[in-house]
Amino acid sequence: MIIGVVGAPNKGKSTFFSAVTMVDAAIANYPFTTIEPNRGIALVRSPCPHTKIGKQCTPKVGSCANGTRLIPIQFIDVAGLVPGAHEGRGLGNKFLDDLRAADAFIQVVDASGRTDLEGNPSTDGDPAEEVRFLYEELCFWMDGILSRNWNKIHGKGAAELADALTGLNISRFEIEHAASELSLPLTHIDWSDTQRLSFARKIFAKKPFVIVANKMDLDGSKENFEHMQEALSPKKVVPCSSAIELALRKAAKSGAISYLPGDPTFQLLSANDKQREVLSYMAEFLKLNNGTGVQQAVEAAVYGELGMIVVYPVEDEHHWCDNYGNVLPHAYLMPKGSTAHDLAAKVHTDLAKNFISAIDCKTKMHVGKTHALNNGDVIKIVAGR
Ligand SMILES: Nc1nc2c(ncn2[C@@H]2O[C@H](COP(=O)(O)OP(=O)(O)OP(=O)(O)O)[C@@H](O)[C@H]2O)c(=O)[nH]1
Ligand SMILES: [Mg+2]
Repeated sequence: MIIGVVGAPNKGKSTFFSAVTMVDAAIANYPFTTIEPNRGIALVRSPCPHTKIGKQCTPKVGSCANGTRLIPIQFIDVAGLVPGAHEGRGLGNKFLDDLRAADAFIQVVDASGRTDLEGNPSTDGDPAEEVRFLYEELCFWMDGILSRNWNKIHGKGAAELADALTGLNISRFEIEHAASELSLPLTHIDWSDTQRLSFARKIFAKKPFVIVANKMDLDGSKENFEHMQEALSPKKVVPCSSAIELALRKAAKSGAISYLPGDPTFQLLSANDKQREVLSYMAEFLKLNNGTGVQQAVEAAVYGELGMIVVYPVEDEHHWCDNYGNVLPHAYLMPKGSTAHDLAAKVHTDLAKNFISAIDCKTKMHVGKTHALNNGDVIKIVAGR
């Protein structure tokens, strides 16, 4: 799964990205610090079922801390987008092609209002406007992809349209739904430019999207955040401070504190006096805001917008381990509604081909191919040879 970090320049995208991945990306207080994309791995939390069998798990990927499983997902941070990017302003929008495979987007907005839409210093930046223009630019980007492929789509049908959009994680169902809502025919496609753009808008409106009100540690952000919530309702906005999250994760890495991302507190370990002063300010922020909001934003994308559940495949239904004794070695993120057969296919194509049944290891009940999985399920797939 890939999450793309997007936004106007100088809003804190790379700070957010660095905080969640601990990749050392360039961060600076001017626009277009990032030009080439940054890629890294972040972790999402899920209660680990190992606590139910009283055995410590042995994850093959990710890790487990204090009964919380940490599951990896991919992140990509790109350059800033400015109004008119589709006409070549700023760095244009061609670089967004790096985001074609993104399953969800997180838009980082400067809630302090101290930067304008171009990322330059300002005293009255409107964070809600950042969200509106970015949506438009993303739609123009998708429209551009369609336009570049129009010779393969024009006069053809849904299959050719879907082909042009395959890399964008857009299903045939989404295409048909959007076209039908706009009464656009999907046979002998002969849409006008305006109709094509409306189609891109309709599709993009349904893309999993989380809006992050960043820089909440600065004065004036609270008022702007409230204004954003009102202006963008019913869309939820997640308040956060990427700068504080990054500082806390670095302090934890250096051994100065013990901190689990997402927690509203941390413990001091070996901080010096200077560090203690800064850390006490951060502790106050965490207390007032119930955490930095960064981990919450990532999980709002994965569990909220993308509707993922976590499922644990095992080979031994009694000891919840694989054939080598590794307890709960894998934790898979799967879309809500996934079946036992979908899980088999994810583990191995042969398991799906030779699927006989699945065992819900918590109840020891046998279930069939179409059984819908639940969050936290531990499942053994029974397959023939
Ligand atoms: N106070 C505060 N400053 C922040 C926060 N997040 C980022 N910044 C600062 O904002 C400036 C821009 O941060 P970047 O992460 O480089 O922003 P960006 O959106 O990646 O910028 P471009 O790559 O130029 O588009 C830097 O000076 C950061 O230190 C935050 O949560 N609070
Ligand atoms: Mg950047």
